[in-house]
Amino acid sequence: MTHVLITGAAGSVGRMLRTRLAHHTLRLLDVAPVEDGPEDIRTADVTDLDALTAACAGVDAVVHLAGISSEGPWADILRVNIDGTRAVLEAARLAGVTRVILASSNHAVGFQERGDGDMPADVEARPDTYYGVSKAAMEALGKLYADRFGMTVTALRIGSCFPEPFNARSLATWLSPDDCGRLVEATLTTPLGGYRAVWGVSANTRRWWSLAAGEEIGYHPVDDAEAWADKVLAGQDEPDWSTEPDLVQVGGAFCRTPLGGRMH
Ligand code: 15L
Repeated sequence: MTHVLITGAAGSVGRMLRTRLAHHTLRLLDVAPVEDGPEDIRTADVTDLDALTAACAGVDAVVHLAGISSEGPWADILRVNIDGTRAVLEAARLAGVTRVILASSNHAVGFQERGDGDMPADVEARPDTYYGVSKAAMEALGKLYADRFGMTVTALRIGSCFPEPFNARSLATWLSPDDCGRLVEATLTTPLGGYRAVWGVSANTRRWWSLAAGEEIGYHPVDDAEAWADKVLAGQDEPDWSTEPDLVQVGGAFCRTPLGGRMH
């Protein structure tokens, strides 16, 4: 039985993982209310090092999801996403937790050309927003703690983690809730140490990104967004995948969103 701390447990990915990781002993942390349950529930801000260190006590792994999940003002992104990630890694180190899973994003590399199913998971950072910069910083912090302190840190470059794909881009970038559970389970059990990045994506027919790094740690996705293609593309022509602005770069519309703008 693994003891796992999930930060950002009240968010959408946190709620998906809560049920899918229920065979572990879970401690759930968020600044927002977490629905009551049998787990150990903690309320804290992700920059509160003392509260995080206490929350890390006795756990085997931390799954760090807390943060602003799309573009926002720089001061907010800096505090919550970058300071917050530093605090989580430092708290894990202080508490002797050696395994941390970081919820990074495709937007860390949003200005990369999208790839054709073969883009490696460690492709160089090319952030598309301040949000993307925070995910690149998250990954750099993960490398720092892996290299300096020997921690096992996996950065999940998550595509679009929603119940269903909802537009043409997400037919390529979708990570199903069940595959998200499979991916995190692999990160919790892999014997491989050190830092690595893996794509958080399902086995989509139109996938842009390679599954190789995920397969190395035992992530074998099952779902394919193609099952929703008819519904998603109903009433429209097949998009031109080589010219449609949202389909040529990894980050899609984020590459054109105003910096610092609120998207949600
Ligand atoms: C993300 O990183 C966001 O958190 C999510 O809301 C989606 O926008 C996703 O990327 C995506 O690229 O579809």
